[in-house]
Amino acid sequence: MGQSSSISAWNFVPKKRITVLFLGMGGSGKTTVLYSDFGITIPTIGFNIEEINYRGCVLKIFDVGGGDRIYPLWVHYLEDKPAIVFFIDSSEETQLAQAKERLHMLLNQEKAKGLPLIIAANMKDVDQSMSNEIMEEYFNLHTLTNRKWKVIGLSGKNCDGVYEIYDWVLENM
Ligand SMILES: Nc1nc2c(ncn2[C@@H]2O[C@H](COP(=O)(O)OP(=O)(O)OP(=O)(O)O)[C@@H](O)[C@H]2O)c(=O)[nH]1
Ligand SMILES: [Mg+2]
Repeated sequence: MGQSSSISAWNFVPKKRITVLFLGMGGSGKTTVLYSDFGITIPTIGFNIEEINYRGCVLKIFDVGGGDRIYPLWVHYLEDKPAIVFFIDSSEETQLAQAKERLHMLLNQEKAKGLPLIIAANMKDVDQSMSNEIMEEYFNLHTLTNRKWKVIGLSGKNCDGVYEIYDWVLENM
């Protein structure tokens, strides 16, 4: 029994291998979504990395901390030409201006040219969360003509919307 399952693991040839980069402000929910583990988390110092087998493909996910000391390092994770998933706490208006500045700083990098972008509007379970339309307008997404983009609302708390992110990545990479 053990032998047959290891043989099938050896035989697994993914249709695609895709790198996905989780970025965004500290506390926006990246690590919660990566590990589907709602509760008390600690801020990520550095990064986490996981490989997920999904719909016959392998998604290699980097979850990079969003703290003030770490975000200048985000650009170093663009080498593999990842899909960028930029997390926003959609219930917290006070973080938006800084999130916008950091997002556009990233997108203006030469290495980010053309990479697909998801705005992951997290915390949708919170009453005062903002709509996807507000996110689209606030982050001026309609001005991004040289890349595919989408706003996906989700809740790391109850896992709603997480697979929509992975599906979009597979369709657009
Ligand atoms: N209500 C609610 N809370 C969430 C949700 N997602 C994450 N949280 C909580 O938000 C807090 C921060 O989540 P993290 O996953 O650590 O955030 P992060 O983006 O990884 O933060 P850094 O590692 O500092 O960049 C935790 O207490 C989570 O339980 C959500 O969808 N809804
Ligand atoms: Mg984290």
